[in-house]
Amino acid sequence: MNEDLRRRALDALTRARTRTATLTECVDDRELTAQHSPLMSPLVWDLAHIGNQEEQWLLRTVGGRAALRPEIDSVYDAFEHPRATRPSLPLLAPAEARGYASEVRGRVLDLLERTPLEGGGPLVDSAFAFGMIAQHEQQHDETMLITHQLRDGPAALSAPEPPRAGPDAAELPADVLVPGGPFTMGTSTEPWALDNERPAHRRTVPAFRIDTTPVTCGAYLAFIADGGYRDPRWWAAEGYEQIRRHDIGAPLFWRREGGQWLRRRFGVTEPVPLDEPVLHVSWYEADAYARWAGRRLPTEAEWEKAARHDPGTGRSRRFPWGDADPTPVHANLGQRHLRPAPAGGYREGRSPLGVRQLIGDVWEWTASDFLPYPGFAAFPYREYSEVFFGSAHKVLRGGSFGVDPVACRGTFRNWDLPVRRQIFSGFRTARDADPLEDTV
Ligand code: AVJ
Ligand code: FE
Repeated sequence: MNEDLRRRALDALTRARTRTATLTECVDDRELTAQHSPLMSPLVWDLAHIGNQEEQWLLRTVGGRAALRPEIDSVYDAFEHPRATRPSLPLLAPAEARGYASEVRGRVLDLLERTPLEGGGPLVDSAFAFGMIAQHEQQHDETMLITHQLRDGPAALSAPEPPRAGPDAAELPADVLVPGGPFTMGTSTEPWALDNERPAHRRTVPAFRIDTTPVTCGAYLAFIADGGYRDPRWWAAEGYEQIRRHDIGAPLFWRREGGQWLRRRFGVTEPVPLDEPVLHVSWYEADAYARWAGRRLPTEAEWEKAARHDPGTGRSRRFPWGDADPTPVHANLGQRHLRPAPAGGYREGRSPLGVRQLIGDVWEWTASDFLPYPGFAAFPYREYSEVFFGSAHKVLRGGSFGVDPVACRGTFRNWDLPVRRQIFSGFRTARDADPLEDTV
């Protein structure tokens, strides 16, 4: 069991570093140190921040070592310096940042071999801190992938196309009934679950219907064509104010040329693909679309019930398809592809009730604010989750094509401001079930 976890930790750390290398070796030093958007850090900041977090948690806290370079801690403290100001910091140059991260990693691999993974407290038991650091690096890898999407110039990354949807995609029902009643939300047993996913607790969710797939670009275009962006009836007041102020009339990276909608994706301009889940919409845009469609966003509890509840056994699964870790047949994860897969694919990844693509493809906005579960305890640091709880941030679920499986599961919670649209965000809609529908 422990040797298995040790190998999992080693695999997760190694996979993260391979991806970090892909994202930081495909552009030159000038591009690594440039700020491609005020919303993002220079890539070289993420690189050294990854190494610095790893040093602080694994080498210093777990290993009890002294700081390798105490003077840089403050430069890479995300709370001391907002992203927009990071280019003016005394950052390590690309070669130094790489050298620092790899020196830390070499020592961490020694530490991992020598650390007992039980009876040592919650930080080291089940290799938790090693798993946490692998997740942290993968989260910054997704952040760097967003920076790549925002950067100008020709493509620096490439990947094969995702699988087409099978012939059954055309026959899927538009939505699925999820019966009312209690289910188990969150987890107390997943070894690398982060503090905000804990503890497991019962929630009662009345019957509702949820879309079988995420909302597609084609469906979203109907909202645009119907004047959806110019009709305040569909919008939360602050959302309508944002689209007016910034003259927003389509998802980020879209533009209309001649009669055609085009989008820019990792340096390539292409027609908007009608059958693909819509990407780069804010919570306000998702919320407005849902209202226009006569529906609403699912709550976070509804999303998790659709993704995890097995009506046959009454228990909650780790993933929609069961308890097994994701493989390429289950979900579009891990930056194997540089886009969502067409709606209706990944049949093997469907939930017991037949809901598709809950995991992977696009992060899905939910109606819910980011709040602690009953019994929440910050661990191991308040700045991961606790300081973000409240009504300012909305929860996203399910992970995107740019999320590694180590940082994605049925209980995983992401959050962001409702105005954000540079993230790999999409959504699906829901509605209350009709009163007589839930009588099975
Ligand atoms: C959970 C994705 C919102 O990127 O701000 C990275 C993850 N926390 N370093 C973020 C995180 C600290 C976090 N999100
Ligand atoms: Fe971080």
